[in-house]
Amino acid sequence: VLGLAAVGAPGPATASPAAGERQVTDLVPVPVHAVAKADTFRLTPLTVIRAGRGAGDVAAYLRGLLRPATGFPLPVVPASPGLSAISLDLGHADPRVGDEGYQLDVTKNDVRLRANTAAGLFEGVQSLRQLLPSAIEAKTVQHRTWTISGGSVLDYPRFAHRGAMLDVARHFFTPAQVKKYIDQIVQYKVNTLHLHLSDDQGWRIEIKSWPRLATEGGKTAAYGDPGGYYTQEQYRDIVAYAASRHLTVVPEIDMPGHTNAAQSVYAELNCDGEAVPPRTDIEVGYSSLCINSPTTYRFVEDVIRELAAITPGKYLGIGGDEAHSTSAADYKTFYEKVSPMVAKYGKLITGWHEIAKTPLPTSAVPQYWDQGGPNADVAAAAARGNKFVMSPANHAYLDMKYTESTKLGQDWAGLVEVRDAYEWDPATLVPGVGEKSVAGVEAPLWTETIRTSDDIEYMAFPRLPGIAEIGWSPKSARAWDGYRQRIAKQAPRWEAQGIDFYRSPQVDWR
Ligand code: TNX
Repeated sequence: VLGLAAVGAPGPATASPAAGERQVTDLVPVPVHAVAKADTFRLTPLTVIRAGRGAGDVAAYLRGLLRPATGFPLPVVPASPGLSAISLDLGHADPRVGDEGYQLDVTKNDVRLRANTAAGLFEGVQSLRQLLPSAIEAKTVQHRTWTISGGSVLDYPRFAHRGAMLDVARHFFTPAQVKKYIDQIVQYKVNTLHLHLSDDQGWRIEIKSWPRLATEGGKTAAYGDPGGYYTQEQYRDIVAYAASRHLTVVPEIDMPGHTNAAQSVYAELNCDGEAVPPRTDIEVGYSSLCINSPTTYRFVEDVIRELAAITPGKYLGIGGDEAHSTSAADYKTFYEKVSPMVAKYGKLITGWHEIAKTPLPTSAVPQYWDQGGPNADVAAAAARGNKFVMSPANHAYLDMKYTESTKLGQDWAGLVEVRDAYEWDPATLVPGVGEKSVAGVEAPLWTETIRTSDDIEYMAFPRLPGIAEIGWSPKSARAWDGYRQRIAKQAPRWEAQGIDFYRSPQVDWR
């Protein structure tokens, strides 16, 4: 039942946003162009969401965001003459917004969101959402006024790839936990979720032709904690959920190292034909598939075929990191055989940047994880035309401790405070890898020490929004001083959403 009391008293025709509320210039990621206006749209029980052709799904998503806290009906309608409306239109946007950008205009009378694609509308909805009071994130009806700060935004991403990686191998996270993280990260226009599905400590995806990978190899996790795995059906459901939020899942099977879980359940994956004991410690670099055995390639091809069949996204991750127990010659031999399998099943290659040492098609997108500086193999691949996803460990690794006293995480790449995670640029890290060679950025969360959703949130917030901004916003539009003000204004939203974030002393949270 909608009491008119929820609307509150009508305010002045033009009002500047109440203290603490956000204007278009406060958005995270900061937009390409944003002009705030002293005009306020008021959401009421009579407001409708007008969805143009093709905008219905995003309109329904927006309605789902706004209804719990407002309690308003917010019907999605095809046309709305004379009504208070938020309208979502496809195809009438400035061409500069491209495939993922949007234009947003908020006036006293209406809210107009335009884009060329549903993905663009979705990103625009994330901006619109941030212009409402933080209480909009509450799960129950809040009796208060709902204003949207006025202004105009024209916005589009710097890079096509804005990713987060979740390591579900060291510790397992349920589909519900993965979906929760998806909802948290898409707020900051992250459009890719890389799932690290296998490692020494556990195998997390059902492979029907090698069933014990999941049923046995999935039982373990780091430090002897309980494991788990996704059935193919559960994985498809995660992928579909992600797609409904314009997020692409990139599955990764790590190889030829990080394979102890598989080698502990299938003896034939070992050169001596003997299964290795399962391991739950967090050492890296000790395992290797048997490079000269045909069984290895039958196994890898089966895995790639099954994974490709359940993955609508273009990319498959084929690992490649820290193969310290595979000789350089074997490493090259391995990828000469494995890389073509990805194309055979209709996918493109991604993997850790060490794969740049091997012959790769220029469509492959390696992920750089080192700490910047010269790297001849990476530069040579960039010169050949490969693009890179940039995840410098000393800036983008969400498993690095913030300070010495952070209880979770590791520190091999140093301490990564909020400012360290924010102040870097992906196009100036590695000589030879400039703007044109950067596909985007990704914030990996390795989970040796991460066990719960609270742990994920504490390490990701507030660093992940900063990395998302690096991927989205023009370099010229962002700087630490402005960012620390803007990120402070996100905190009440995280509180309303129940996100357990790190209150860095570098930010005045108020
Ligand atoms: C390095 S960097 C790894 C992972 C670990 C991580 C811990 C990279 C590609 N591999 O195996 O989980 O460090 O920070």
